[in-house]
Amino acid sequence: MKKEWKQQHEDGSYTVRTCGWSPPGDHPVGCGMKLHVKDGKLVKVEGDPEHPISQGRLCVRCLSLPEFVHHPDRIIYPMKRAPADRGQDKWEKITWDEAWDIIVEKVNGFKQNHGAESIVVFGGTGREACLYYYPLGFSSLQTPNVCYPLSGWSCYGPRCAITDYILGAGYPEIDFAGHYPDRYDNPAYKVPEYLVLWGKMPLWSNPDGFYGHSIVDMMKRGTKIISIDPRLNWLSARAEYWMQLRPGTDTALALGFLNVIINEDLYDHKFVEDWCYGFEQLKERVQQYPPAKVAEISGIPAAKIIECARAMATAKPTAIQWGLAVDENPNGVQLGHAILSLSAITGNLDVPGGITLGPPAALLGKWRVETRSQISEELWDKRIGAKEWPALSTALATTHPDETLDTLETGKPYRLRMGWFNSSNFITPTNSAAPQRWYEALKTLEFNVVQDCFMTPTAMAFADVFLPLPTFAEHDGVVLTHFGRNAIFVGAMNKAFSVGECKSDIEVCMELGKRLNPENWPWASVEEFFSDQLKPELGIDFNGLREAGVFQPGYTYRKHEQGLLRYDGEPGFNTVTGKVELCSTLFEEWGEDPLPYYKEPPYSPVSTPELAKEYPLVLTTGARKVTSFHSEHRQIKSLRDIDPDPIMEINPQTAASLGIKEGDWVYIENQFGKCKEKAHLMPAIKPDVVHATHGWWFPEEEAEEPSLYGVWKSNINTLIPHKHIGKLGFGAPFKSILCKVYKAED
Ligand SMILES: Nc1nc2c(c(=O)[nH]1)N[C@H]1C(S)=C(S)[C@@H](COP(=O)(O)OP(=O)(O)OC[C@H]3O[C@@H](n4cnc5c(=O)[nH]c(N)nc54)[C@H](O)[C@@H]3O)O[C@H]1N2
Ligand SMILES: Nc1nc2c(c(=O)[nH]1)N[C@H]1C(S)=C(S)[C@@H](COP(=O)(O)OP(=O)(O)OC[C@H]3O[C@@H](n4cnc5c(=O)[nH]c(N)nc54)[C@H](O)[C@@H]3O)O[C@H]1N2
Ligand code: SF4
Ligand SMILES: [Mo]
Repeated sequence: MKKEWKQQHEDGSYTVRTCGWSPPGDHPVGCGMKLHVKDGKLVKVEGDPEHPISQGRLCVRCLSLPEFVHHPDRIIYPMKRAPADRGQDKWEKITWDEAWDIIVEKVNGFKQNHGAESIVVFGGTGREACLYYYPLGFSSLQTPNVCYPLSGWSCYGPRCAITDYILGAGYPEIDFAGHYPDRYDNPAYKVPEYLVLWGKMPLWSNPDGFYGHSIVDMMKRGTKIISIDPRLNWLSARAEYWMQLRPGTDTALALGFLNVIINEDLYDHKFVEDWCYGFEQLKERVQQYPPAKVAEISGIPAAKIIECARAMATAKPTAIQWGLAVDENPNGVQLGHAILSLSAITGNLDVPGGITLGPPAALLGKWRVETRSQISEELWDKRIGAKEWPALSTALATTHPDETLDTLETGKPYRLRMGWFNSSNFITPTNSAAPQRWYEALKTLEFNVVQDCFMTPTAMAFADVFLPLPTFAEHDGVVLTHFGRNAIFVGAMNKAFSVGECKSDIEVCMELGKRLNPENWPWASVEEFFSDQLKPELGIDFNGLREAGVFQPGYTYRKHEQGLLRYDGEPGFNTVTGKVELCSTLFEEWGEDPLPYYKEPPYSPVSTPELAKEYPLVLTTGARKVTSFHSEHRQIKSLRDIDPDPIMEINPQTAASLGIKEGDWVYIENQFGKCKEKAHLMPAIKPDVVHATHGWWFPEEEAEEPSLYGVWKSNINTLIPHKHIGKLGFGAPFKSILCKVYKAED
């Protein structure tokens, strides 16, 4: 890449090269772009063709960034509101000093009178904030209670935890040659013969460590697609095999694939003998899942299951990319276990064009891990739900989300009194199931701080102090794929200009930390802090990273053979047995079946046939749209023009039987709640399945209570219950529940 990260032009304007993250929302893909700034304003965003991963391509959310940055509704100064005025638009602009004084006094008061555990930090998904909201809790506020409030922690965390326990490695990402500056042309690289997209649609979602367009690159080089998805999407339409299963039956399908591969002797004997534990037990278990039975459960013909399993096993390599459908399923731990077993026994782990694995320690993770020890053992022991859910609390340094809701409601084991909403707008249909329950429960908090870019329903309902956030174009930072757990590259995020008085997550952590616990925050500036993180592992400081633009650490395949996956340097995997655990010692210890098994979704035509008479349709939710990131972007006109309304997809045959036409507003309803969306007739969804979008609120509607920007109108999560989670505490039925649909006459 070019050396100058900032280019001055003769007319006074300038261009800054940067790698994007958030806000506005994005997972750490770090796409390269050039920000054109004139008279202090962002006038244009352009893809950077020299960025090795995104190679000049950007999606509409980044292209529309100038609209976001300079939106008239953005909040760019700190504000406060009297607790009695919560829910009302009665804000008062304050200075940062005043904001810090209020917060510090409150925090110290809660700590003294009720213990630091009475404070809870709520954080959301995959944004830059994810690097900092844990330290905000542990290091600055010194509470053990950092909460990701999605029932069953149903995003990414389950996949990471399953990987920790089964493989003992960092996040398994498909090999898309991201490690190499010359990408697909690198001689060490091999293009996958098959790419399996399991409940994942990266062209829209670009999640965590993977830029979706790489799939198109690989397809151009010969990769064939297997799409496991109940809905037709761009990729399933171009797939060699589109496995259109009933939502939530994935684990049965995975076990069916294993049955065929093992019984037809299509597995990699050497890898199994050398590196797998529990093969015989797995072999016995999969006998319960012959293709005919799996066909009955999933709705996919047995012959197709057999053919697809053969293709997957005989192709070299086959890379499986697992998505959100693994996490948003109470049977998802077993699904993840089965998917990793498929990759392992077919010899596709840590090979060129297969599945890449991260080393045991996360890149740039040292400080993040150390902040956990900045609170006492005694406090750490008070983490909500940690003892009850060891499988979750061992891998993830948070509270258990479902227990946290119970704690708010009951005051047991102790009362939570202060909330810090860091990157979670969670009464919108995003980061919570049963949002009305959360809404009522959150009213018990005595003092709340919200950090965000715009006023949101959550902030309008609960904030006492509002702290304004800069977009990624307005602050310095680093972006690293999979948060360092399998870092394909580290990119520099460069501040290009400022708007108002916004402060980034790390600035807030640091400034508050210096006031509350200065010993934990020895750095003089954010730049010094980053340099301190980067130097030991990358050998360059923050300026060095700016100049490099992107740092690619390189990659070693078959790390298990070389002792690179274990802390002790011995060959093997970083698990209890040192092998890939096809039969899991830890799951057994925690009271779970050590082998994968299929369990019907909690509400389905099979598990609750009586209920299915009233609610005959299977509902899956939340497939991503490129025009929004969860609840974000609803006020960005050019994006809203593309997707103006919440959409429910329904088969035309079913729609006709219900008197529903394209564009009709409909109610989606079940025993838990009701939501209004607009019908879109989609022939490629089965007649007994519907899909509804999530994350909708209406910034154009009344801000104050009870409307809260119309947050209760199209709130699909009112149909999803709490605590219908898996035995280890993971997974909830966001992608498979029952409902009925009828035309909205109002
Ligand atoms: N533009 C945009 N990008 C995003 C986000 C966003 O809101 N907007 N959110 C980010 C976040 S937090 C995440 S977790 C990722 C998620 O990104 P992905 O992992 O790609 O997940 P989804 O888009 O939810 O769903 C992917 C596919 O799963 C299918 N699906 C639905 N139910 C089932 C099922 O039961 N089984 C199977 N096999 N498939 C099913 C859907 O039809 C859809 O095509 O995206 C991230 N990226
Ligand atoms: N029905 C249904 N519900 C779902 C899903 C589904 O598939 N179906 N998907 C679920 C998944 S996978 C997830 S991860 C959750 C997501 O849920 P959340 O991550 O809680 O997403 P949001 O509700 O959009 O809230 C995030 C807030 O953080 C702000 N923000 C953006 N960037 C930053 C940043 O860098 N720093 C800080 N401090 N704040 C920032 C945004 O402006 C926004 O208001 O939703 C879940 N909800
Ligand atoms: S994936 Fe899209 S929104 Fe995210 S950084 Fe890249 S271009 Fe921007
Ligand atoms: Mo997510």
